[in-house]
Amino acid sequence: MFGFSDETYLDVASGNGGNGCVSFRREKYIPKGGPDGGDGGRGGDVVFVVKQNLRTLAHLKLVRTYRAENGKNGMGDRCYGRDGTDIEIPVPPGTVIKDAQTGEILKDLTDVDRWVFLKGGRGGQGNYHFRTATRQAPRFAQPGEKGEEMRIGVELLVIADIGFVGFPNAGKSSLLNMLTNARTKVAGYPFTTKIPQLGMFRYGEHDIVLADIPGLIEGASEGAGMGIKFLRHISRTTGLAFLIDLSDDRYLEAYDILCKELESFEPELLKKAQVIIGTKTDEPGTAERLEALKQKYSDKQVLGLCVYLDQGVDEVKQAFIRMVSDQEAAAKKGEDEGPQGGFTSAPDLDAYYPEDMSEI
Ligand SMILES: Nc1nc2c(ncn2[C@@H]2O[C@H](COP(=O)(O)OP(=O)(O)OP(=O)(O)O)[C@@H](O)[C@H]2O)c(=O)[nH]1
Ligand SMILES: [Mg+2]
Repeated sequence: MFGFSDETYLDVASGNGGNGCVSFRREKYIPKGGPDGGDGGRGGDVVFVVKQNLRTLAHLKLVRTYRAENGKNGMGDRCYGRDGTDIEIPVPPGTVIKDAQTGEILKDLTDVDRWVFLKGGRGGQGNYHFRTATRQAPRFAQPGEKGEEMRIGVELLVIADIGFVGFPNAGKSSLLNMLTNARTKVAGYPFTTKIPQLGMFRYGEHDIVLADIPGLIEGASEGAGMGIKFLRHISRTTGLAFLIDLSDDRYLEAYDILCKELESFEPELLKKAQVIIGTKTDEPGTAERLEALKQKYSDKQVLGLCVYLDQGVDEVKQAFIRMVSDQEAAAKKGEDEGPQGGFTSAPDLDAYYPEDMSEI
């Protein structure tokens, strides 16, 4: 069982405590008013908040520094400084926080809603606290305690919902780029994509993770092209989208060839929900080819798609949404009827992360 490891690093810091204040009461008719310096406020904490609707760490790659607010300094008249506001970092369920230097796991956020990671510094006490019978005019106060700073690694195992399979050049990456925030390289030569790519497709309240993997060719199971090792990345997806280039003369055999390669890797892969997508429908002669494909696989869902002209994109989206919602409904039914396997405890992440992403 493999997924993709999504990882990033962040620099986080809790807030400094505010300084205590040195102040003396100064009022008319009260000569020698005593010390009245108030305490500094507490610095804000760094808090991780687990959000069920997040599926990837993409949002953490835009802003890498998270700093909680410092506490305000104390003031005269025994006024306290305000506490600094905590900084909350939203993460998806299953996120693991590591020490970026040592790699040591600091916290596994599976089954956790909220975790205070770095506490803000304590506020310093104002001079009011330091008055004694013999020292009636303390001219000092306590400085606020410094917050903590750390560089951390954030990791997540992402299990994609739908995997794209197809010959090289079929238009897999073009579809990923169109539906998601991914910016995968697209080019008119085979094997443009060498490392599996993920993208998240948001549609209403659905969050669907799509996985674009390198192209498969006949004989891939014997090592041809990029081989089939990377298929492990789609072994846990809910569904598969077979992309078939309708401008390629092998358009009618492509599906059977792809299935044969999948089967040599893992026969279970063929039991997943499927949709066949004939691509590049803007090319001449492809309308008839799409019909031929629909006839040959009349028992399957076959859709036409042109990313250039934005044709058929809605149908493809609907097909993906349906695959995921059917699976969710089935899982829910299973849950209602009692436990059906699945994870009961935190998965062993080390078993999932490919040691080297280039080794795929
Ligand atoms: N005419 C036409 N060309 C398309 C369409 N979609 C993609 N292409 C082109 O087809 C070529 C291959 O597209 P990619 O998205 O890189 O294909 P891929 O399946 O990811 O290819 P690999 O990564 O090599 O496996 C590119 O030159 C695209 O511009 C389309 O709708 N119509
Ligand atoms: Mg590609």
